[in-house]
Amino acid sequence: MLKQMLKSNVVDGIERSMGHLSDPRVLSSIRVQSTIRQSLRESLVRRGFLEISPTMLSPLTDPLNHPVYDPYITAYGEKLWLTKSMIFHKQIAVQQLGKIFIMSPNIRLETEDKLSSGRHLFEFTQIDLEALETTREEMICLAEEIINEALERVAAVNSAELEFLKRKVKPFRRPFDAITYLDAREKFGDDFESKLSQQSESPVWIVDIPIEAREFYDREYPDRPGILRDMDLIWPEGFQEALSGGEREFQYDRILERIRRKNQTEEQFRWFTELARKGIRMSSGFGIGIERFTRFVCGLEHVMLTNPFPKVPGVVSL
Ligand code: ASN
Repeated sequence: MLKQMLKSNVVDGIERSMGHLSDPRVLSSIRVQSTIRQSLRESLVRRGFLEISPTMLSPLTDPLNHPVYDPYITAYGEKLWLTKSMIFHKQIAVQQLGKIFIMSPNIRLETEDKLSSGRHLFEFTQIDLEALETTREEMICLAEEIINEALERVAAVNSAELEFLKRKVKPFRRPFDAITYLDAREKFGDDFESKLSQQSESPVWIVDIPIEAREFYDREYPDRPGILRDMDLIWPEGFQEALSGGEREFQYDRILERIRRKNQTEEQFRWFTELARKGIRMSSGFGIGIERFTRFVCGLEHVMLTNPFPKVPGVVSL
């Protein structure tokens, strides 16, 4: 139904775009999002993070842990992938720069059934950050601080928009609650992320994610095989994933072992593994989806309402 509405010719498409851009919910959420972007940036800069340029084309990108179509362009006889996340670029750049972040546009051609999830755009932005010699616990603390600062800023700056959207926003009590992945699954079943989100009034951390549920680059506990030193944050009220991140594997032999366990090849990640072979230092990081953050703050049914030119899976639009 939503798809029927969105699939149309160019003229209809343009009209749809103009309609979208005059929807007061869209205009309000864009204003809120501008505040969120500014606040997150300032929070990170104040803590010594450097903003670096996004990379959009590269021979190396995130393999992700779920299937998406994998687009590339051919340049100078080589394949360059459209960025799915800057995970490896972060891990490489941070070796020289210490603490970095990127307002990173990502392309993930999710399958068409994600059209009506309310949470997926195939082009979106994450504020993606990484810091050297930092633990997951320090990253959790940083995330809570910068999220609360952004919520406080929105409450102060966007009262008109919040009133229109009938949303109340304030910082959450810290530390946020946390539950391990396995405990969450045992308590709520396979659909635990959605259930946990629906029944919560504050954000909840899901920590210690099993190895098969994540990409090879998140670090395994040295003394707990099969469990990773990583985390996801879940927005309350059913809005689901807010961010994901963790500590990274940095030892060459561990990285190769993890690639092998995923049935992937070193060749696929050569641009990264060559560097790891020479030696890199441990780092941690995470990425916060900007549109999903905005959707939660504004209480919107679909993340498309947070973007002036939204790309929903399966639909071509301006
Ligand atoms: N940004 C995520 C991280 O830092 C990676 C991703 O987007 N897949 O772990």
